[in-house]
Amino acid sequence: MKSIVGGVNSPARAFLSVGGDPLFVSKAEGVWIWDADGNRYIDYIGSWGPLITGHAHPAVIAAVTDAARKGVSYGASTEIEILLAEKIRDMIPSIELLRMVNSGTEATMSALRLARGFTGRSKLIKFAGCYHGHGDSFLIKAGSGALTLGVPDSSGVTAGTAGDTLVAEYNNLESVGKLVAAHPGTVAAIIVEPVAGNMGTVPPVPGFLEGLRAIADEEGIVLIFDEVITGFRLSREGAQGLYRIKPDLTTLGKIVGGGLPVGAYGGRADIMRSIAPLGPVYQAGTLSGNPLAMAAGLATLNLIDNERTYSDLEKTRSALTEGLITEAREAGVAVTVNAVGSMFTVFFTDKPVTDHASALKSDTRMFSKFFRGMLDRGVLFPPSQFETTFVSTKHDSRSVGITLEAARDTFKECR
Ligand code: KE4
Repeated sequence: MKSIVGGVNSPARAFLSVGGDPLFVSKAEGVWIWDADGNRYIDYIGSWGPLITGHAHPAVIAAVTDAARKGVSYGASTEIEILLAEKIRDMIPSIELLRMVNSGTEATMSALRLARGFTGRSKLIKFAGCYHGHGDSFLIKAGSGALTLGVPDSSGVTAGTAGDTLVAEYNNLESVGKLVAAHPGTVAAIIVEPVAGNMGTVPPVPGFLEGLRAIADEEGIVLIFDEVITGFRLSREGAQGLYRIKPDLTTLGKIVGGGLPVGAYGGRADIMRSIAPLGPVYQAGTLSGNPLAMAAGLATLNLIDNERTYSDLEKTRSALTEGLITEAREAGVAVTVNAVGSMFTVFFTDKPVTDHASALKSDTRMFSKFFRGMLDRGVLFPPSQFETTFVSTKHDSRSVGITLEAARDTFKECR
């Protein structure tokens, strides 16, 4: 706390909204994570999404160790970054050409600059409650830590920048149509989390993503799917594969780096060719394509790229969420659980949660009691009502059983 702001290198890790000091972790393996005091927890944060194969998977550790023995960075191209790029394209066919970066934020910032450079337009449409990293243009009605800490519109973002960001309502096509009509010919991009994870998990209602595709086609707007969370999480082809909607650009992060710092953006080749060194839109990065990070990402994608992975993840998550719903009902606690594949959120409300406004109706005090009670019983959920809980391939009936037992007692305390 004396050297690092708030003792955290990312505010999402602060326990401000649930009380107490942030957790300091000493090690992790599989579903288990140990804090610096030696306490052990079943982990459902999964490093906020990257660790779909659990902590310290032997194949990932071996790949990174082997890579490190050959040097940690060269500042030059390597075979491993081509192998990962080809693996990404094989899994997500809408990505014809891509660029590796070092975080989801870099991916979305670059995709937005590219859309603006390609179209010659300036406006961006985003959705209230969605979070696309901490790039200035996105910190307007943002989700995740910005929402949790009550700063969805960050200070330090200039009026000029904020003025180019238009905010629509998630799952509300009319709100998008109104913005497009009010700003004819000036919208460069629509960026959306195809399944929102940063106001808690909020799936798209039928027709929402199709409607965005139609508006983008009609108006010559670049449709960006921000799949930093959903990429490789919801299917081998991410959310775009699950919902069968093809975006113009996709941004990736988290799982694509297997826990090491990797982001990527890619899509239609005619758009991507505007990026330097081929085109006039500049974007660069000292450690982009870092060989250790590429090795972790490729090992992770190779581990999960089979149908069985996704059906097993769905089964495990469904057993968990069905159990949580049962335990809450028996304790007389009103919850709404939103879930898609291996991502879910327990909202403390008896109403449906379909957008930012309905998510905000959740009882965050009750969530904090739930979070604390589960932590005291050895189960670590994300420390915010407005985040997503993740199941990995290492979670099994034993870890689900322990979690539901902890939930039974915790929900009783929440009444
Ligand atoms: P990073 O810059 O944190 O790698 O990625 C930004 C980002 C972009 N798009 C989506 C959909 C995201 O969810 C994120 C980051 N997610 C948050 C958790 N919801 C990161 C956690 C944190 O900020 O510490």
